[in-house]
Amino acid sequence: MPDPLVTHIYTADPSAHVFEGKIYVYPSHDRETDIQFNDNGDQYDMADYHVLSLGEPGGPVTDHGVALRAEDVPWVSKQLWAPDAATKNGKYYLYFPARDSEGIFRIGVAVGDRPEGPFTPDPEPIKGSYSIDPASFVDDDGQAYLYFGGLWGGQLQCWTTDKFDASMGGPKEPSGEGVPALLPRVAVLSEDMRSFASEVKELQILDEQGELIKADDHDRRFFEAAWMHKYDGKYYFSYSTGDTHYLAYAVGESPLGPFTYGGRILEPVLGWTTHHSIVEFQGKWYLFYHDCELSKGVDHLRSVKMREIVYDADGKISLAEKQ
Ligand code: FUB
Repeated sequence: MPDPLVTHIYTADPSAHVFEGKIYVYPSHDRETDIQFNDNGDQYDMADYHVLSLGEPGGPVTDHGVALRAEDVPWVSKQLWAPDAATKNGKYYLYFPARDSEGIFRIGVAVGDRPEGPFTPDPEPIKGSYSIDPASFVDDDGQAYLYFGGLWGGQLQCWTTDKFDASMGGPKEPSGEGVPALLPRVAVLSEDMRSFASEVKELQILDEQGELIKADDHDRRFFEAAWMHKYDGKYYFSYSTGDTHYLAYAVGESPLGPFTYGGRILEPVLGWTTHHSIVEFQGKWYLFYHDCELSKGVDHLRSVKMREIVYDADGKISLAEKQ
């Protein structure tokens, strides 16, 4: 079993990128609270972000300290959940979900000059954003995208129209014979990376027959933890299946989909949530993920780990045998 990247704090939801020749990891910073556990995720009550970096896999990990605090973001009321980062135009952008003053999850952006921050937040969330788990992707042509969405406490099921439906809050989602699953979202990012330059679109995840994955197919339907990477000219959209605890992926020809389900990357880990990122570093590919081994199974006290992954000749992903 791999060791956590760091043990002096709990970390989760790792978004890894190679910036300036090093691996930078943007995790959630889990903390102990006395909030009652529930299926709405209230116990995930994080209040700041730290940025980690490492010069090589297996090498020492630096905790760069606090990069952004909830109290520094005017629109945030609570719950700094899974973040991501991107670079463009010589700046670094931290994307983060949090609840606003009405308890609705929105996505914010904060800007810095260095990969480790500090980051200065925009005073309002990104207009048109909602739900959780932003994942940025800058394509080879320089066009940037923001993927997002998460069910249950992440409120994606409250957004079947452009108005928030509070009656769908909590651990709810569609179900029933033939009913399609809720779809993750994507928006094109503006040139300055701080707003959406397109409508929010749904990303289709299809089965081998070309049909949308169904809501009752909990082993394959999207739940949360979107990630996008490109391998061998193809777009890999990966995600968590939530209550069945798999990390799964789907492959497409365009960053906007459609994507065809491709398989599982990781079986369930200790803990309820599973969340990840995939990054290439010096010719090898790595999966960053979390589990609850360090906290001995406390669901909201997680630790980030990494493992090498490999692709077969058909582009299918598996964990490398030797770690
Ligand atoms: O860390 C809080 C939430 O738990 C994340 O936003 C989800 O992806 C899940 O990991």
